[in-house]
Amino acid sequence: MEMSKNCKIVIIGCGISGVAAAHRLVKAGFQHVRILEATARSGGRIKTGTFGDSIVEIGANWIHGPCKENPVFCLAQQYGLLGPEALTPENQATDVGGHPPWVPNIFSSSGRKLNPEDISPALEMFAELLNESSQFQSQGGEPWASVGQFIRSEVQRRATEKWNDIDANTRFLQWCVVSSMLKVECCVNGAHSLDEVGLGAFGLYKTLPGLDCTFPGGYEGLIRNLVSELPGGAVTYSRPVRCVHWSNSETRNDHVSIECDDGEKIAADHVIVTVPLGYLKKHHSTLFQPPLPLHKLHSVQRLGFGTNNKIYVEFDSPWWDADCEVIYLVWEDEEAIVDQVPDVQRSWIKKLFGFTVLKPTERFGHVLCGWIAGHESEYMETLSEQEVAHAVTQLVRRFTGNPTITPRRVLHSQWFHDPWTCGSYSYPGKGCSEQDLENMMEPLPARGSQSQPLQVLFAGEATHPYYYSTVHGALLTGWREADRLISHYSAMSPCEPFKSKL
Ligand code: 6YU
Repeated sequence: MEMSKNCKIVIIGCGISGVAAAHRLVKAGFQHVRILEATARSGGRIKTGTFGDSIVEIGANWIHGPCKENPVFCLAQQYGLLGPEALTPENQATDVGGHPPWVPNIFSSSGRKLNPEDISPALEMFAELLNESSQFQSQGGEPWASVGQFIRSEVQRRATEKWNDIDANTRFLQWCVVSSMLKVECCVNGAHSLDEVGLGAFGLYKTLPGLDCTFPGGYEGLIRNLVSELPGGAVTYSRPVRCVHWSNSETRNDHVSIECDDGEKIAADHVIVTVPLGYLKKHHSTLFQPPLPLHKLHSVQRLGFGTNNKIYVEFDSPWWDADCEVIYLVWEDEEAIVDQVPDVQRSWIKKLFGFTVLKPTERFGHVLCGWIAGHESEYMETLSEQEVAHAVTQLVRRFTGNPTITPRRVLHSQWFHDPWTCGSYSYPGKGCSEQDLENMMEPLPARGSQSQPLQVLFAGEATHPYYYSTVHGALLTGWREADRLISHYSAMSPCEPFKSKL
């Protein structure tokens, strides 16, 4: 183990997975660990900003499943970053299967506030179908290619049995509610449409117990604490990597060279790549020389990476109930069960499923967070803050029936046009299986090669087999790849270090 301390390890990307990998390696005694980050900041998709006087999250929002098995929760607790409620045993024990039981307010496009009972048949059927969608993974078969096709066809089939005695207007409302719920799930999955989410692999995702909680001082506090424990100068900012030169059996030079955008070439024994899947999809052909092996490339292509954006909106006074935690918008003019908007430029706002309410009011005032996924969300990113504010104002006025409501301020995220992210997070696309996530995390050169092993390692949320799309998943992949190197050096004779300056 002693000699390994001279090995040179470069980590590409200073999001939570890159920081976690560096932290683990440094703690294990590796002395030459360096992170190259394209932007001027740490955190990647963990990004805290301000909105008026409030601290808001532009990227990751919650600790999903805050309990003792969740490493993000444990670190946040250790660093003193959580509020008292999140730390209660009751909070950690409540298991909601990934769908928090928020108190809803429901508004319809005809300007009516609906009673939850009016739409409970649709909500119950949708919850049942979502649960069934997760079962196909263990059953080893998929009657439909996508979650969207399965849900739509089953709603049609079951409605004729179950909703026959409901009057025509209420029955029509249930169809519209299903469309709204599909739009919610587009945001949860970060997908344009559930027609793009693979049915067989949907159940791969695992949840942890605990009621989702937030960081009162901002999610970036987690990153700040971890980075502060790295040696000074471990992170180089504004240093995008253009190409990773590695060697397979045809190109035998047994070391890795990392070429930066400014032309600098850095030699290393190992590189851990943590760039987002969206970036990888777009740039894989230039990012690796030689290119990725075909099986790995196919998995990069099969896995999905979509957009989910937020629109923060502040009001002078609330138009929702005091106990309301989520607002659902139901369009009563949908012609079929749909989660896509036909005319994106004209009607992109129809994709916004509604808002979550920022709590506590004493801290945030009257602030909502709107959620919008898909190509409609990507189009929204091209609009100015005034154009987005105008669309949201018209929307709220229509759904509340109050023509005077005017937001005080609006702020929206732009994850698709972020050149280093190219979207929000990953989901299993059509035709995906467990094997694709296995392929994603497989180091290069692939097993069986004659070349130096573990030249290129892969971390990041899209490489976790069942916590993909989350911060805890990303963090665990950083630790996983650090551990891979640690056990490599504890098991074998030390590597011959390269004479590079790190
Ligand atoms: C979570 C949550 N959350 C909302 C929104 C977003 C995400 N997530 P990073 O991208 O962080 O780091 C890579 C770095 O690499 C980055 O700094 C780049 O600049 C750099 N880089 C790129 N190219 C480079 C180059 N060439 N050279 C050098 N550097 C380069 N997760 O736990 N709770 O509430 C949310 C949410 C709007 C955008 C989220 C949430 C996802 C996390 O943010 C994300 O996974 C991690 O931060 C990624 O870290 P990383 O290190 O991998 O990459 C049933 C079922 C369905 C399954 N889905 C369940 C839903 C769960 C997801 N929910 C998300 C919801 C929200 C609201």
